[in-house]
Amino acid sequence: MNPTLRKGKVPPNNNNQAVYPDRESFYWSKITLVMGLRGSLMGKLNNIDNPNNITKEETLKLEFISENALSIPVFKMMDADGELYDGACHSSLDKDTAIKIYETMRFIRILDERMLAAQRQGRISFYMQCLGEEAAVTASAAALESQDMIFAQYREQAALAYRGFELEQFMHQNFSNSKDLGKGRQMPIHYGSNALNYMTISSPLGTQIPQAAGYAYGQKLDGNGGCTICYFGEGAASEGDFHAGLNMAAVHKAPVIFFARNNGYAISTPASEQFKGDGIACRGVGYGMKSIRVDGVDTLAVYEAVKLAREYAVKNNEPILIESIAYRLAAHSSSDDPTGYRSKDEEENFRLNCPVNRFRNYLIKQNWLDEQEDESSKETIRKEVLAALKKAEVVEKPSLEDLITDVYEEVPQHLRKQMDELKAHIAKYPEHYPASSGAKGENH
Ligand SMILES: Cc1ncc(C[n+]2csc(CCOP(=O)(O)OP(=O)(O)O)c2C)c(N)n1
Ligand SMILES: [Mg+2]
Repeated sequence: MNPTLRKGKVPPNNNNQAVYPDRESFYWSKITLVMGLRGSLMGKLNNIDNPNNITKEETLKLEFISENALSIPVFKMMDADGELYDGACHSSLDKDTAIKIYETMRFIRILDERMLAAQRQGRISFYMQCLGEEAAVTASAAALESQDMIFAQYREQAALAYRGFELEQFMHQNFSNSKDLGKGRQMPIHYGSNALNYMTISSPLGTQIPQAAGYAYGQKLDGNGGCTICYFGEGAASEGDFHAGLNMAAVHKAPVIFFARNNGYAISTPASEQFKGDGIACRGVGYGMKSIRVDGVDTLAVYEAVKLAREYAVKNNEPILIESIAYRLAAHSSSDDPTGYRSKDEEENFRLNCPVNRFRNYLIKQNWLDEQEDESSKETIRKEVLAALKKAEVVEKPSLEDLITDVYEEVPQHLRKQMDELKAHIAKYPEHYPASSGAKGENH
């Protein structure tokens, strides 16, 4: 290489040191190679005719696209009597899966009812019900494979139950006792299970959305045919994380199903005060992904939509956005009182649109469910739930030391200091703490 050809490109030799032509040639050959490779790669990645990455239609008309241009319809299959609409899609739901979905919904209704009562009695500190959204959550989970990862918000206990989380585990978590998988470190309903591919719930809204995108990207790299489902409410879709997560998944082609539960409220804020656009589904189109809106009280419709979404996501390594429409029938949580922001009439109206009854009607019509057996099963489940509750509430609390373990290999000084202060405080006021907290000299 002739050094004179590189004039003007060579970095100035500030130290006035001799520049050895040979070494210089070596560096320049490397730089040229890297630049050349980069250039040919860029040529492949970028469409050099379309650097803005847009569809290139042109028009002479001066007009804005209407904000309702998409007007996304709600996909449904069966009516409130469990009857398929004329012209409805074929249902691929087999009897065993259908019964398992129904049993899960029935169980969650009873569990929710019982645990809310337990909170009212002061036995647990907090609870959140899934009431009204059982079909959306259960049927979507049923359409997945067990290897698929679930990132949930907090109202998706039915998905975890469908995966096989035991009644006892639900109880141990809600009572934050020593048998809880999370060792009592989380508030009630913040479940998690490694074995069942269910990421532990975290309270800050929307954080699971970019996490799910990243997890699904990892699944794509692993190439084992798995995907991720990410549940969130329409309220969480107002978080920046929603936009970051969807864009990241679309650009990096991650097999993730974003499942937006549009239940009409973010605590007391109605959807009409949350966003002006046409719900959540239209936003998926904005991020360049396939999107669908589905009737969230229609078990069959949710199942088919998620099944197809899964197939598509895994086959093409693409994210999908599903918006499910199902009213949040219960209060936001045990700390909420909806009478302050919505009428009884409104609630009653939606109560008639019960997803569990609708699916029950369907099963009875198929001769897959016996009404009497169903009623007696409910009684049995109530008894089992109550018995498990009574057992879990007397299990000792986790060891105090568990508070600062499992994160660092060795407990750092600042945590040790806080633990010592906590122990001193408990020793001073033992009457306010359970024996297992170390108050009575025990620390197991
Ligand atoms: C970052 C953040 N902001 C606010 C809250 C308080 N908060 C908890 S739940 C909730 C409403 C969420 O509504 P939505 O996402 O629609 O879910 P839904 O409760 O309706 O299932 C709010 C505002 C929070 N947990 N995290
Ligand atoms: Mg909501």
